[in-house]
Amino acid sequence: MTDTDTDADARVAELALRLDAAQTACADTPSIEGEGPLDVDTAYAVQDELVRLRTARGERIVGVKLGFTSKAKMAQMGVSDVIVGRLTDAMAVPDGGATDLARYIHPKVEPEVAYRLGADVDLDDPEADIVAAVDAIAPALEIIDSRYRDFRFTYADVVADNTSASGFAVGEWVPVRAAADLAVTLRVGDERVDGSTAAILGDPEQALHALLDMCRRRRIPLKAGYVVLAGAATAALPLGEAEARCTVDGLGSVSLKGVRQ
Ligand code: OOG
Ligand code: MG
Repeated sequence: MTDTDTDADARVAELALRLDAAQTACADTPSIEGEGPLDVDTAYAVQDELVRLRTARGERIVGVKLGFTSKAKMAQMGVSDVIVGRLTDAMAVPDGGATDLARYIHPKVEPEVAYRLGADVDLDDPEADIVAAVDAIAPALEIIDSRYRDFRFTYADVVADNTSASGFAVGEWVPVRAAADLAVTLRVGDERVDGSTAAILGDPEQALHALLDMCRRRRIPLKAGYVVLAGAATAALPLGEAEARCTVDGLGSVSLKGVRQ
């Protein structure tokens, strides 16, 4: 190993510790790229290390998520390419359940479609069929909570921060069905946003192909039982103590609410 490799590893470890501390202490941190450039490969290395810190504390990886699969989200956050992050069991909120707002810095919720993998997907098999590996579909809510100050970040920043992943709830799983243009509604208290699953790369199934491509490039395993969040169909809304509910026509609905204990 050269000194440059050692320096690069030390930077990755330091950035992961900084983001991990921001998450565990619920204290925001400035944009990394505000201080100097961060390339996307390094950003994914930071995400790997961040996830390793969580699994070292006993958390289990239970899925993966895509971000920025819709134009509404890209426009809301000012970025222009999909990103992939990891979900752990500590992020799961039961459908209809409550999540303690003290766990978050400035949480928002997004309406999503979730797929469940019924089989491992072999990243090294060029013929691998991720659509065939999916065995169920459900409406979902994602809670995003950027660890960055004011929710402001660059593309590499948000990749390093595990794509703002911090919570998710999945509605009832139903057998996989076409979900190309289903009406989607997100309600949070009195606020409401309407959209369509067509906003997710034209068809959420396309998100599965984008996911496989990203996971091959980034060597992120896709395992049987994983929940896959295909990405938000609309812009996100702030999460508070009111109920948040996502309804996807033909799939049903899922809800959660924030509580202050
Ligand atoms: C990044 C996560 C984006 C989605 O569904 O597009 C995302 C963020 O906006 O903080 O999860
Ligand atoms: Mg999302």
